[in-house]
Amino acid sequence: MRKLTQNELHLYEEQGYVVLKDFFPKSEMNVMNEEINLLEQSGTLPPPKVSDHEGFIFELAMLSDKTRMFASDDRILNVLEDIVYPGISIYSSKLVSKLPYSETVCHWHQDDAYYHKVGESKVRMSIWVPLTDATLENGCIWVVPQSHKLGLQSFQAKDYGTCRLALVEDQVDLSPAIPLELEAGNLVLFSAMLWHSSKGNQTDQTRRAFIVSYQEATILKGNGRQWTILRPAEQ
Ligand SMILES: O=C(O)CCC(=O)C(=O)O
Repeated sequence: MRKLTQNELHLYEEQGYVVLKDFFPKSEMNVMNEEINLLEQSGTLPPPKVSDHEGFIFELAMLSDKTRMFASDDRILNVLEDIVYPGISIYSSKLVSKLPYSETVCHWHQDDAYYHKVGESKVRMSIWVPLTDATLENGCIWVVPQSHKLGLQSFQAKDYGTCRLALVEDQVDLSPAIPLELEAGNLVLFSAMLWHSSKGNQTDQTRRAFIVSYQEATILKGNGRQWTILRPAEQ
């Protein structure tokens, strides 16, 4: 089964993220989209609403067998093995939908601004999986390469948009920011310290991403009941 190459690992360490193209067959992304449609239709997923978490569905990996199996898929864990250790556990999982013509931005932030409360981790990170193609027009993710190296920065609570524990923008250099336009089935791995954001969706189609955050199995807590050890730390 595929592992990270030395080059991919180097990129992740240097840039704070790495894109693995064509990681999942598009047919699998279609199956996951169908599953989410079904969950929405059955009322298992709350209807998307305008709030500070517009388009977010939390605990996605707990909502069905298919979503649970996806978050613990060995293909993912095998590429994480050189990044997340000792052992691998789930910190949290969610669906982030950008609704058609939504102007909601996700502010520039670091995931660890939220996550660090459960314990300091040197390896905490997320996978960002576009279930639909993510483009500039529909609100793809933006990142600042190498920003993870600066550690946890000051943040301030915003009163609009999502990802409200936002970096203090006049204290950080966002000029190197780049968009990650990605096809469904690509996989992005990024550090919980990486500065990232997303803009609104100017199209008539929903943009969906399945996001799972992982950390070492030796931190015995994650985001509530989502915390699950997938690969124990070796004794
Ligand atoms: O998928 C997005 O638009 C960004 C979501 C995000 O960065 C987050 O939830 O931490």
